[in-house]
Amino acid sequence: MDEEAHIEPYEGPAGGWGSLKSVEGILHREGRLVGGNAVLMKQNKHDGFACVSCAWEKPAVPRAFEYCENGAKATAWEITAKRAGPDFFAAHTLAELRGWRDHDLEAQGRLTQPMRWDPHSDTYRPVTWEDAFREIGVELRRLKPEEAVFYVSGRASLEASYMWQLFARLYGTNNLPDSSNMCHESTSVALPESIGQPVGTVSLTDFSQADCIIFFGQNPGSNSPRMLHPLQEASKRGVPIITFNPLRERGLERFTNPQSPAEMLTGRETRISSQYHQVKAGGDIAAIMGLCKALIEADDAGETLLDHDFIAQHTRGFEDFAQAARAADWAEIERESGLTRPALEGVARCYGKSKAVIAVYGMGLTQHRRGVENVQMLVNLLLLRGNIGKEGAGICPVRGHSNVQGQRTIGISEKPDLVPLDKLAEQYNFSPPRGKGLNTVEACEAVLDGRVRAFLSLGGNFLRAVPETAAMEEAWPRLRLSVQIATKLNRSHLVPAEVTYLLPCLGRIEIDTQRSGPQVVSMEDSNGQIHPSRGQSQPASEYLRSEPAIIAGLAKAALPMNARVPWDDWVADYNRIRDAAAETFPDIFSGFNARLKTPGGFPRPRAARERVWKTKTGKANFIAPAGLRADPDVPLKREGVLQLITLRSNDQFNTTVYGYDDRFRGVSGTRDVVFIGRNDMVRLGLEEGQSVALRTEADDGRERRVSGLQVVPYDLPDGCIAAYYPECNRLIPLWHHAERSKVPAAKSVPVRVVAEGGGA
Ligand SMILES: Nc1nc2c(c(=O)[nH]1)N[C@H]1C(S)=C(S)[C@@H](COP(=O)(O)OP(=O)(O)OC[C@H]3O[C@@H](n4cnc5c(=O)[nH]c(N)nc54)[C@H](O)[C@@H]3O)O[C@H]1N2
Ligand SMILES: Nc1nc2c(c(=O)[nH]1)N[C@H]1C(S)=C(S)[C@@H](COP(=O)(O)OP(=O)(O)OC[C@H]3O[C@@H](n4cnc5c(=O)[nH]c(N)nc54)[C@H](O)[C@@H]3O)O[C@H]1N2
Ligand SMILES: [Mo]
Repeated sequence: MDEEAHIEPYEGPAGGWGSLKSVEGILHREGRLVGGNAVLMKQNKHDGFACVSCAWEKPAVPRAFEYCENGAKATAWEITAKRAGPDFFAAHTLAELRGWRDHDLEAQGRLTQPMRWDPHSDTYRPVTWEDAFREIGVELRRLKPEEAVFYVSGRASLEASYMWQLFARLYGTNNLPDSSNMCHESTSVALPESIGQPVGTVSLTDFSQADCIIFFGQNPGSNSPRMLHPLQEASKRGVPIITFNPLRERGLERFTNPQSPAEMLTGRETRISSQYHQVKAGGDIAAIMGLCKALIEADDAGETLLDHDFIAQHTRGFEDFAQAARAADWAEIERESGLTRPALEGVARCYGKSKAVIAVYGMGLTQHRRGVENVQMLVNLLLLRGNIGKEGAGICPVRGHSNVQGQRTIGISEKPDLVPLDKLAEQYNFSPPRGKGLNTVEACEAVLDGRVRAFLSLGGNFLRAVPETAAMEEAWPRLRLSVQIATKLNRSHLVPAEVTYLLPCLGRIEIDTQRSGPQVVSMEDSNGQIHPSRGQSQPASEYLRSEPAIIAGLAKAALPMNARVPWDDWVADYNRIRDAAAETFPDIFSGFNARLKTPGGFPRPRAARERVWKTKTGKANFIAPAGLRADPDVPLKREGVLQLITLRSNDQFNTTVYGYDDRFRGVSGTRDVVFIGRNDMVRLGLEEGQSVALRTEADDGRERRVSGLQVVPYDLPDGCIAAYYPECNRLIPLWHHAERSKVPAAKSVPVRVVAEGGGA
C-alpha cells in the first residue's frame, strides 16, 4: 500500500479545494507539473483535444478551463513523463508482473516499442513493426474467420473504429464486441423499442430549460464531473433535482465549483439534489412503477396529470401499461424499492407539476438482470407527460468512454442488422459476413470453450473488465494469438496466448503526424454531438504508431489485396477515412470533413427529438415490465445473502487505477474495502475495520471469493453492499448478465460476507 489506509467520513462538497489539490498531485507524480497545465488549457476546446475520460458533452462555447479533476487526471496519466521501455520488460517476467497491482502496472508509464512475448524467458522483447505485422498476418490467415475476435474499448476514435470494423468484416467476421457490451448495451436494446433510436434525446442546452431533473444510478461527481456545472446552474434556478441511488454520493449532494474564485474563497457550496431517495439496488422498476401508479391514479381521479394529447398522438401501449400500474400493489412496490409510498407520491407530485423533465441514468440501471426493462420503465415515466421531444426534456443515458457511442454509430457492432452491410459490400466489393457475431459475454464463453483462437484488442483491458476473471485468465493461455494495442501496461497483457504481441499506440492527446501533416480525429459524445480532437503533446516515443496506422498494418498483412480499400492513403490523410465513412453512412456523416470544422461539432440525427418514432409501431411505445424486480435471482432471497454493487472510486477510470483515494466516500490509501450498512453489520455481527471475504452465492458449483476486504460502515439500504470494480469481478458469474442485452449484472451480485477474523 502506498500510504496508510484511512477511513473517515468526508464532510466536504464535490469539487472544491480537494479537487485542485488532487489535480496538482497527479501532475507532479507524472512529472508534468511543467507543461501539463498548457496541455490542460487545450482540453475540450475546438482547437484542442477531446478529453480521454468521460463522454459528457462539451459546450460549443467552452469555459476558460473546460476540464474537471478527473479529466485532468486522465490527461496527466496519458502525457506522463514515465516510460515502460525494453529495460523494464527485460527485468520482469510476466509471471512476476501478474503479482503486481493494476495501479503499479500502468504507473510504469507509457509503452514505447512493439513487443513480442518470448515464452522461454517469459518476458516481452522488442520487435520491429514489420515483423509484428507479418507474423500476426500469417497467424490470422491460418484461422477460420469466426475463430478471431476483434474487441474494442470505447476510447478509439471514429476513424480508427471505422477501419477496425472494416478490417474484421473483410477478414470475415462480425465478432466485434466492445466495451459498451458491459455498459450501455441495455440502453441500445431498450431505446430502439421504446423510442426508435439507440441513443438519448437531450442536448446540453436542454439542461438550462428543464424545470425538473431526475437521476437514476449515475454518479456525476466522479464519473462525469463537468456535468456538475449545468446541475449547479439548474439548482441555482431552483430546479428540483431528484436522485434515486442506494448510496449517498457526494457529487449528487453538494458541489463547490473549483473554477469559481468566489465560491472557492468563501467555501460556498450548492446543493445538487433537492430530494435523495436511497432505493434498493435493483429496486428502480418498482420505484418508477410507484411514480407512474400515483400519476395515473390521480389522473383517473380527475386531476389532469397525464399529457393525453401526446399519449394519443405519439404513443402505443398506454392502456396496457396503465392497467399494469393500477394493478401494482403498493406493499410490493415498497418492499422491492425500499422506499415508502408517501416518498414516491411526493416525487410523483413534483414530477407532475413540472413542464420539462430530464431523466438521467447510468450503470445503476443498465447493469442488472433486467437492465433493459429498467431503461424502458424510465421511458414510460417520461412518456406519461410528453417529456420526450420537447425543449428541456428527454432521456439522458450518460455514456462512459469518450467515443463509445460513436463506435456503435460507425459500424462497431456484432449485430449485422445494425450495420449497412449491403453498402459496405458495394463500396468495397466483397461479401461481408451476415451471421451474428460475438458480444462480450459470448466472446468470453467462446474463449472458455475453445471456439475462439485469436483475440485482437484495440485498447481496453478485457481480462480485467469482464466477469468471471479467474476462469477467463485460466483459459486465456489456450488461445493461439493475442494482439493487444495499448498505451499502458495492464493485466490483459500479462496473460499470454501462444503467440502474443503488445503494440504501443499514440494516445489522443499526442500529435499524430502522417504524410499529409498533423491529423485530426473525431468522436461522438453522450448527447450525439460529433466533434474533432487535435493532438497537442509530443509522442511518448519515436516508435509509436497511431491506431489507424496499426490497423492498416495488420489488415494489409492479414487480408488479400483489395484495390478498393486504400489503407495507406487513409493513414496518410484521415480526411479520406472520413470521406469513406460518409459514403457508408450518408444519413449521419455526409459532409463529415466540412461539418467537423463547426465549433462544437455537429449533431447526429436523433429522430425522437423531433417526435419522429422509428419504431415498429411508428409511435413511442409504453412497455410494461414482466415484474417489479430488476434482479429476480433466487439466491438473492436466501437468508444472509446480500446484493453486491460493484462501482468506481473517484481515483480510477475503469480498470485504470490512478490512486487509492475515494475522497467523497471518505476512503484513502486502500481499495480493499466493502461498504456495509449499519443494520446489516449488526445483523451479521460485523465490526468496523474487520477483515472479511465475499463469496458468491450461486448454484453452479463454482467457488468465487475475494478476501481481505475491510468493513466500512456506510449509509446503504438494508441488504445492499458495495465494493470496487475491477477487484470484485471474479465474483460475477459469466451467466449473471442482463437477460436481453447481456450486460454483466455488476450491480446485483448475490454474495455472502465471510468473517476472516482479527481487526484490520
Ligand atoms: N473518473 C471516471 N470517470 C468515468 C469512469 C471512471 O471509471 N472514472 N468510467 C466511465 C465509464 S466507461 C462509464 S460507463 C461511466 C460510469 O458512470 P456511472 O454510471 O456513474 O457508474 P458507476 O460508478 O458504476 O455507478 C453507478 C451509480 O449507480 C448507483 N447504483 C448502483 N446500483 C443501483 C441501482 O440498482 N439503482 C440505482 N438507482 N442506482 C444504483 C451507484 O451507487 C453509483 O452511484 O463513467 C465514465 N466516466
Ligand atoms: N464489475 C464491474 N465490471 C465492469 C463495470 C462495472 O461497473 N463493474 N463496468 C464496465 C464498463 S461500464 C466498461 S466501459 C468496461 C471497461 O472496459 P475496457 O474499456 O476494456 O477497460 P479500460 O479500463 O477502460 O481500459 C484501460 C486500458 O486501455 C488502454 N488505453 C488507454 N488509452 C488508450 C488509447 O488511446 N488507445 C489504446 N489502444 N489503448 C488505450 C490502456 O492500456 C489501459 O490500460 O468495464 C466493465 N466492467
Ligand atoms: Mo462504460
